[in-house]
Amino acid sequence: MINQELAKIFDTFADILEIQDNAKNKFKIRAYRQASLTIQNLPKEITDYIDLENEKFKEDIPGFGEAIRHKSLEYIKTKKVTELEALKLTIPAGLLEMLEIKNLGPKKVKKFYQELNIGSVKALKKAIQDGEVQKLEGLGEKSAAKILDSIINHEQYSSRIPIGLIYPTLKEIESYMLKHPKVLKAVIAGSARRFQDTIGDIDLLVTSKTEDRSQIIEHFKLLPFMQQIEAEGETKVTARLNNGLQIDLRLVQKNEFGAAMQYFTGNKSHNVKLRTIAKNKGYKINEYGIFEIDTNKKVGGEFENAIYEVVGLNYVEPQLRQGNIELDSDTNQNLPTLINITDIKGDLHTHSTYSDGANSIEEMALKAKQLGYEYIGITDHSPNLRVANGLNKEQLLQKKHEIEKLKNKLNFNILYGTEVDILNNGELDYDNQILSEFDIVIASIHSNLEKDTTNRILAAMQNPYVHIIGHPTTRIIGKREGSPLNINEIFKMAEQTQTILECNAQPTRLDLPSNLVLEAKQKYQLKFTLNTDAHNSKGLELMELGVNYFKRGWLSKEDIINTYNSAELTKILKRKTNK
Ligand code: DGT
Ligand code: CA
Ligand code: CA
Ligand code: ZN
Repeated sequence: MINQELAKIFDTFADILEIQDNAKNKFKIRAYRQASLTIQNLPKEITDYIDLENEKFKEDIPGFGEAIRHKSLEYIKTKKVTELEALKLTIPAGLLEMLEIKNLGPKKVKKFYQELNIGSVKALKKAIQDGEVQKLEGLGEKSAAKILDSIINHEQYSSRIPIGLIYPTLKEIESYMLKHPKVLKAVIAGSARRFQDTIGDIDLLVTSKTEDRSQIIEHFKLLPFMQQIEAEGETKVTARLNNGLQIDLRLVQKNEFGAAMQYFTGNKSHNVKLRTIAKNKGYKINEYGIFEIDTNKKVGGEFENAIYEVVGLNYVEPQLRQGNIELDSDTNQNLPTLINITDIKGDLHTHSTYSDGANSIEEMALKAKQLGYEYIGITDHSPNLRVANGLNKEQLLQKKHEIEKLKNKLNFNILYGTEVDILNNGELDYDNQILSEFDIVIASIHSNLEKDTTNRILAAMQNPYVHIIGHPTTRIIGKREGSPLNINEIFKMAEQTQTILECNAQPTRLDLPSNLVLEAKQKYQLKFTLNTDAHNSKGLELMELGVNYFKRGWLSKEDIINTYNSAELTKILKRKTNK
């Protein structure tokens, strides 16, 4: 993480100097860009090169001059660089925001500013919509449309937060509220409870043991992440957290809590459908309960499941409340039993110190054991991914040997694996001889994310040694759309070659996206694997997020290969190659 942050610092230095357009800066700009590239390609965290106590580099980084070293140290120590803060003040703040837009570098930002006096993202958007930007020399309709797309994308994401990043905070908020002796229940509803990709705000419902609610409101106001209270009533408080997200607290009566959970979980179209079904059966549903229309008698409200059951429906888990088919009577009578965290018997995509992981194979295996698993796949990178220290032949031998020893020592099943790069031409980064040695092979795209991606994945799936396609779309929620893919071709080939598709639980990946998982499940006979892609032992705990998110793909235990025991798993993995 720190490497990426620091690389960005040096890029910002270069961007600002480029906008200033002073001939004297040329040399400096090149040095900053070079420093950024070097950091992005370091095999280790930059802090590993530094003696933090004495504030100096203990190991040289090639190309790092005195000035770069000094700024790096300052950033690592204080999380800012004084010189950059000063430099930022030399250009309008709006230009810095413009630099955040994809497809918009310093050259264009400078051009827009100098020729059209555009000094903010907002002004740029308007200028494109008014057709001004298109008229500039060297810019056409096409590139203007592209920039506009990126602006819209930026607006959407800058106000919403990926569920994977906010999930730990949400759990802390719930447990913080429950610490108060008068709080009976505290649940976050809304899009977060449905585990939507991104969430717009936090909808917190709380019910108390007594009528006196003021103490609970006071407790809420002291939430550790609180920035400011924006509005306060007797049963509702609106506030803003440090990360900019709005949080709405609603205090609800105990006998209305279930109805409120149902109402505020949404989504809106699910609720509209549910209310229509209820109405046809003579019931009215609102945030306080469910009532007989004729008599106005209340027939439920304390518990959420009753709202569904009274009108003859099966309870629908929050992740399925998408307003599509989940309330159609046939579908609702046959809802799948969704995957549960206790079904998971192992994690098949993890990294160790052999590549870019922070923990040894032994440490990873011990943590897996502690989570109650039967096995773990250690799938380090291949050499093409230089940033990640991919393994060469000798290292592979050593790794295989170490795994054999550890399996005995720990009495635990460790799969000797790799996450092999799918190269630009669709070939894999190891030859078949090497691939045939692994217990498990995941093939992933890590470079050239836009180029010929469908064909490269199709080719990888046809390799007899590839069991799994890792994070198939390569999207990063809030940062980049997935690769352009003909997803149906990929599903078809996966079915035909019995290749398993990964559901990757990295917080900003969550890849395959859940709507595609559902599509795959509905139309094809496919198997999936749900993995954390952990780069340290703590990372294995991300399985909980993964299970919660991928319920949205309607996945059951049977769909996911790492719910099977070791013997069954081995059979599944061998099926493709018949080896
Ligand atoms: P978000 O916050 O944009 O990520 O998405 P939600 O789904 O959390 O939306 P939000 O916070 O506006 O409202 C939470 C839930 O409350 C929503 O999913 C359904 C329910 N809700 C909100 N406004 C209305 C409404 O006007 N009518 C109905 N029936 N339900 C509503
Ligand atoms: Ca919400
Ligand atoms: Ca809300
Ligand atoms: Zn990967």
